[in-house]
Formats: sequence, structure tokens, C-alpha cells
Amino acid sequence: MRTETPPLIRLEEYRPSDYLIDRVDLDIRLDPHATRIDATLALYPNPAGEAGAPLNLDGDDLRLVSIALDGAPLAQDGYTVTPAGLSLIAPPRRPFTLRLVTEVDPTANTKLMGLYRSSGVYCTQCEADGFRRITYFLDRPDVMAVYTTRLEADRDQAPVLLGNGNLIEAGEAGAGRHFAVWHDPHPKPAYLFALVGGRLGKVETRFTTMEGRAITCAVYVEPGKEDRAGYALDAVIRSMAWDETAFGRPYDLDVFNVVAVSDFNMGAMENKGLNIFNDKYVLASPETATDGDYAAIEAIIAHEYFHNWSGNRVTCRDWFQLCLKEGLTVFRDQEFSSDMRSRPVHRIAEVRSLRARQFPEDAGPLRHPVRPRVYAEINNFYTATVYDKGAEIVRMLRTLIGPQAFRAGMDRYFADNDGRAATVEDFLAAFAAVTGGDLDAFARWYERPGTPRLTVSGAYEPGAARCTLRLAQSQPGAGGQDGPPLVIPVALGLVGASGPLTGVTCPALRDGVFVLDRPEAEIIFDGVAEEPVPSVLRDFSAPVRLELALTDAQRMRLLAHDSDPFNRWQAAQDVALRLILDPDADRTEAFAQALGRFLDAEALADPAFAALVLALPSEGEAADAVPSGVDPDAIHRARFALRAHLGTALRPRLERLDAALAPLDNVPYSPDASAAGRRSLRNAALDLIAAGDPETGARRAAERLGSASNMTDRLAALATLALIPGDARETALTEFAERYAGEPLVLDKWFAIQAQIPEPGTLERIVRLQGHPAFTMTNPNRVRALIGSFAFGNPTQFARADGAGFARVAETVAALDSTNPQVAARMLTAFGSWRRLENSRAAKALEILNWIKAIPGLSRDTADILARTRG
Ligand code: 0A1
Ligand code: ZN
Repeated sequence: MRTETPPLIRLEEYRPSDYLIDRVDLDIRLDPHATRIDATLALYPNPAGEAGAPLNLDGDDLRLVSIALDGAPLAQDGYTVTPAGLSLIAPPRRPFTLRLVTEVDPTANTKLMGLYRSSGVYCTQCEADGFRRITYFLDRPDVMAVYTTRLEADRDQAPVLLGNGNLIEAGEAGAGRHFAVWHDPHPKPAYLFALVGGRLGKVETRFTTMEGRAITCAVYVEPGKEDRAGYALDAVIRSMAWDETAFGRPYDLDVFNVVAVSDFNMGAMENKGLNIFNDKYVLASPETATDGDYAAIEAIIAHEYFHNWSGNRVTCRDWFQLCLKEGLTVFRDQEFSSDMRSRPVHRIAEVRSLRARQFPEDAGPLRHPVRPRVYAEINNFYTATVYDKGAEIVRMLRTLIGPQAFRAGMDRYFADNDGRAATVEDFLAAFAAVTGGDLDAFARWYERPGTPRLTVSGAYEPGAARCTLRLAQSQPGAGGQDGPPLVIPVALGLVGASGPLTGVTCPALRDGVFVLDRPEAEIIFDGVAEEPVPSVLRDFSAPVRLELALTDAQRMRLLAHDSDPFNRWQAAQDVALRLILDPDADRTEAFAQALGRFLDAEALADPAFAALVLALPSEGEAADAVPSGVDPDAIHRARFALRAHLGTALRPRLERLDAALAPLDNVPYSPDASAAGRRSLRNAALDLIAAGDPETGARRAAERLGSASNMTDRLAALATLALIPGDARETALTEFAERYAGEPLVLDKWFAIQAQIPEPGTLERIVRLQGHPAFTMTNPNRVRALIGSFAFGNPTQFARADGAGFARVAETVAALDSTNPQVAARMLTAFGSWRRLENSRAAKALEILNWIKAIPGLSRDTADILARTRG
């Protein structure tokens, strides 16, 4: 449906459905252009609804073939059909069945919502509201039913037929057709429905749950790519085992299937027993996937699997509660990855991603509470705020009540809400029940948009051996009202000149955490024998912006001596950020020396951590730290100058590291965290060497490209080379494309690297690449790789002063909007920070936004983002 001013849906208007459905029987005959869906719904009036109300079923892009009530065809005056659904004017006031036959064209479905074909494979995507594109239905998450699905297709076209739940029957259907019947005993909302039909290869294995249930786990991929599915399958098994030990959650069906498809709007989807994935998050081999890809596959496999409890067994009452499943499940997958890898390194990665994606969102026109109260298009709320800030809220809750009470609260939440569609209140009630405490003040985190500011100052009285810290919270930014205070767990401590201080007492801390639940507070440390440096917000204990004025020397003390790895890393970042925003030669030199000492002392002991310390804050992060009037070119110049200086000053150490890590070339590739850490340090060293000495850097990178034995090293070398203009770069890019001509996922990396080159010529390059045979606007991964990387990862060229970068992205949004509005709207969110740009760039951005606004018939998805972004 298209509309200029999308109507708003509000949380306070939530009403239970007037009807419920307890069984759904589907008979689906798959056909490329005319798939028939014969649906029998067992309905009954909801005692909590309005008696005798009309039955309004949702529908979208459906052709109704027939409709029957309790076995008898329904007369035309008994119902109405509109583009948005089907209404029964006077449904029975008792249980009844409705049989609906609809027809859809999966091949014509370019929105990739509902039933569609991806490279010839039939597949579905029903979250948030795609099931209504398959049949008329009460398409809302609080309507939960038991589904039985019979699938029928040409055996040639679709030898594999998968559905939710367990396979209960399969056989021949005549004329070259066959069928499979799947039954899912667990009541579920329609958004968790899925089917797959196609020619697919598979790898599989067995797992026995803690309850003794024997499960077959399989990963289905394009035939011939089975050898790239092993890591994903291994991640499934590790996820199953981990959820049992960490949360006591066993799997609950006889099969667990994962299917990789190449056209997918998002990362993956947790359909019950049949997770469907963007193939980017399944397929991996050393030759085609980087360490980052392996880590992402592990995390997303885990995320979707963990949804089986946090999302499926306990689902959401309505879409306002999205964070209930998403924030919680992100928290769970982050814990899993931390256990599988290095916890501190993973925490830093989480925070970097939060700051890169969520902080700007929270500071701009698309800001919203973790639990929004109003939306026009729910598909626009799968955001960093709902997911990542949502996870931070769960983490804070654990910090506040402690790990044991947290686990007891989770058990209570699952026990009390199993089989139900729950709310954020239900979640918090479980923890209040086990702790006997009151979480009303804590709940404000779900309601309050914007990133809070935490201001800390300290005073030291040597005579009294006392240190006093003053903490204050505030809610800055457009439209941010201070309101009642948030409950902020602040992990902190004091650091002496050569490490931890002994004999210090501070009764205000519990397990090193101070709970700031007032606008301001003062904490006193006694027995402080020397002037300390405060280490505040250890492990990033709350999603806030910390303001704590320390000198570079004090921060370097934290880098050298803090017991908290996160704050050690943060200290180096803070110094670097200040040097980008306010360059200074002497301070840069001192910073280089401190980094040098750090590298000498510990780089080889924890290479992954060292690589993070060497990575400067991104240009986006620097822009985020500028109060207003952002000039991306100035930030870029300053950051590159700092990189170059550090590269030169640290050169001998970087060379030594490179040499010490060189033997890596001779061992077979393994994606484990420690091998990945060594590669990341070696590649960070190469990158800094190249920053200081581009000529040598280009030569070394070209050599590394030739000698690399895996995609991680090859791509890192290409990325380094991409920043150095010249023939070596162009030759390397051409050879890379030739080598991987048949590998779309690898070519995505090639598109992405080029889209991020911070040079004016990139715009022309993008235009050229849009004409490349491997590029197509119909594949979301291709669009994200080329246009998304440009819009989100190339601040100087996207925000070019002449407006041409904005225009290119806007043209893509316009071209994509009618075929795939979800992806179009997502690209448009790149304009989210336009008001913070300096005036002339901001004016260009507004001009382009106005140009989009004038396009007739914009989708609801794009119109919604546009309206909020323009303000
Ligand atoms: N629930 C999925 C995310 C998801 C949302 C919407 C989709 O439709 C286009 C697809 C996936 C997750 O959290 O992984
Ligand atoms: Zn999720």
C-alpha cells in the first residue's frame, strides 16, 4: 500500500485481537508464477475481545481464489476485500473454520517479503508482516497457532521441501510432483512461519540435548557449496550446547534446519525450526571469507538459534515490544561470542559497533526509545537502538542484580511466559520477583531516547589520603528533557602510578560498581596513598557518553596500568580522538611513545587487543564527537595525518611485529580467535607502515596480496592498497575481480573497498561499478556492498561539498523504492546525521531530501524515514 502520510500506530492503542486462531492447516502448491495456498484456519472469538466484532484479516498483494466458512462457500455479501485485507462482516459467535484459497506470484515478488524465489529457490520471510502476503490472516504476534503445512512441488525444481517443526510425511504426488508434510507442535505467531523449496545441498550432524532428545541439525546451501557450510553447522552445535549450560535452554524439535539464500533483506531469520539466512552469514572458506566473516557467522547462527527461546517460545505481544526478543537475544549472542572468543576484545568490538551505529541514531532525527511508543512502518524499527541499546539494558540489569539473580530471573521469565506473547513489563516482573526489588526506575531506560551524559570530576586531598569523585547525569540533545534520573551502573576504580592501589576503601561501591540513581552523587575513597587516576565506566558498564577531563599523561597511565582492559583501550582512543579534533605535534609524539612502550611490553602477548589499541577512532566517531558544523574533509585530513605520524614514529616496532608474526604464513588457516588476533595485528601493522610510507606500503601490500594464503590477509592488503592512489592499486583491483569473478560474496568485498576510497574519483567509480556485470539492484547484498558502503562508510565522498554524493545515494533510493522498499528505506537512513554537517553540506542534503519527497508514490517505508529525517 502506498501513501504520502503514513498513518501512525500507537502502543497505547493496543487491544487484544477480537478473534484467535488455534490451528492453521496449509496446503501449498509451489509454482514459479502461480503458487496456490489453501489455508484452513480454526478461529474462535477471543473472550478478551469485542463480542460480535467483524473479523478483519490482513492481506497484501494476494489474489483470492475462494473462501468458505465451516465448509460452505461464503456469499459475496458476507465479506469485503480491499488491498489491505479481507473482512467478514458478521462472523459466528462460536468457534468456526475459514478456508481461504489464495494465489501469489513468487517470481514477481521483488520486495523479498512473503513467498519469493531466490536463485530459483522458493523461500519466505514473514517478520514483521510478510505472512499476509501468503494468505489472509490475523497477522499480529499475539495470535499464536499450531501449524501443519503440506508442501507440493515439481521434484525436479524443488527436490528439497522444508517447513517448520518436524517432517511427518513425504511422498510422490504424481506428474513429476512430490510432497512433504511438516507439523510444528509449538504454537507460534505467523511471523515465524517459513517454507523452503529448491535444489539444495546440505551438511548435517546429530546433537543430543540435555533432555536426551536426538536432533538432526542441517545446513542447506547452493549445491556445490557444501564445503563452505561446515563452520555454520559447527556454530549451530556450539550454540545448542552453550544455551543449555549458560541458560538451561534445550532445543525442542527433532530437526533444526538452516537454509542459506542469496537474496535476503536482512541478516537472517529465526523461523521455528527453519532458520533462513542471508548466505553471507553461512558460507565460509578460508579462500572466500575473512576472520570477521567467520565471527559474524558464529554470532548470527547463535543469535537466530537463541531466538528459539527468546522470541519463539516466548514471543512479543506486539511490535512495540521488539526489544524484548531482539535486545535480549543480542545480549545472549554477545555472551556466547565472548565465551567462544576473548571477552575483553569482544566487548570492545561491541562498544565500537554501538558507538558507530547506535550513538549517531540516538543523536539524530531517527532517534527513538528502545521501546518505541509509535510507528508508521515497523520494518523501519529493526534498528541499532532496539537491538544494541536493547542488549545494553539487559547487560546493565545483570550488573545491577548480579549474575546469579540474573540467571534466576531469566529462568523465571521463561517459566512464567513460555508459550505466551509477552511484554517488557513481563520481563522486568520476573527479575523483580526473584530479587524482591523494584525495577520501575530502571525501566526508564526503555522509554528514554537519546544517549545520557555522565560527567565525572575528581579531587584528591593528599593530607587526608582521600579521593572524592563527583558524578552527574544529564540528558542532552534536541528535544531531550531531563526527566527523572536513570539508574546507571558505573563500574569504576582508582589507578596508581604503577598499577592498582592497595588499602583503598569505598563503601559506596559493590563489586566495583556504583549505582547512580540520582541526578548527582559523590563517592569518597579513603586510604588513597598517592594521587590516583580514576578509571570510570569500566567494561563500558552503561551506554552513556562519559565526560571526564583527564590529561594525556593520565590516560596513558590507564593504558599502561588499569586492570580493566576496556578502559585501557578507551584511554588510547580518547587521546587519539583529541588529537584528531585538535592536532598537536608534541602531544602526538608523546602518544606515539606511549603506544611504542605498550607494543613492546604486550603486543605479542595479546595481539588482538594490541590491534584494537592501534586502530584509531573512525571518521564517523570523530564526527560524532564534534558538537555541530561537521566538516568531514577536515576530520579525514586530521585522522590521516595522525595515522601517518604514528606509522612513521612506530615504524621499527611495526616492522618487528610484522617479522615476528610472519611465520603465520606457513601454518594452515584456522578461524579461531587467537589466530585471527595475530592476523589482525600483523595487518594493522602493515596498514600503519603504509600510512607513514605509502610507497613502501603499496609495495608490501601488493606482495602480501600475491602471497596471502587466506581471504583475511588478502583483503586487508587490498584495503591498505586502496588508500594509496596509483597503478599498483588499479592493477590489484583488476586482478582481484578476475580471480573472484564467480564469487558474488567476494565481489561484494571488492565493491565495498572501492566504495570507501576517500577520493573525489570514487563517485565516478561507483557509477562505473553500477554497470559491472556482477552488480544488480535486485540483490540486497550487492546494493549494500556498493551503495551502502559508500553512504555509510565514506563520509568525505557521501557528504561531498557539491552534493553529488548525496544525489547518487538518493537516486539509488528512488530506483529501488518501488521494487524493494525495505532496502531503499535502509539506504535513506544514511542521511540521518545531515543536520550536524556544516551549513553548506547540510543545505545540499536538504535539497536532495526535498527531491526525494517530490517523487510520487513513495513506499510507506521510505516515506516514513524521509519524513522523520527531514524533520
Ligand atoms: N528477527 C530477525 C531480523 C529480521 C527482521 C525482519 C526481516 O525481514 C525482512 C528479516 C529478519 C533477527 O533478529 O535476526
Ligand atoms: Zn534477532
